[in-house]
Amino acid sequence: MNKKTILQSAAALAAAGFFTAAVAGDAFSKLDTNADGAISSEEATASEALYRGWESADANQDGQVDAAEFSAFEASMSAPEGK
Ligand SMILES: [Ca+2]
Ligand SMILES: [Ca+2]
Repeated sequence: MNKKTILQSAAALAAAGFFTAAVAGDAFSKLDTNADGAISSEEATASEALYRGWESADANQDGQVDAAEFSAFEASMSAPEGK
């Protein structure tokens, strides 16, 4: 499994406006408790990993982590370098 390729694919899909919560998977919909399509900082407290990595997860710093950002964050969490 090539993680770099996955990240690039995710970025390409996000850029195409093609990314949905369904792609990001169960974890996203569980954390997005009000189902508005983004995880707020309050919703993020349910996930220790997301809460701790909030600043890097919210890549565009709008105070919400959307499906694309969450997917990228999950990928970075599972990457060996972890950065
Ligand atoms: Ca939400
Ligand atoms: Ca964001």
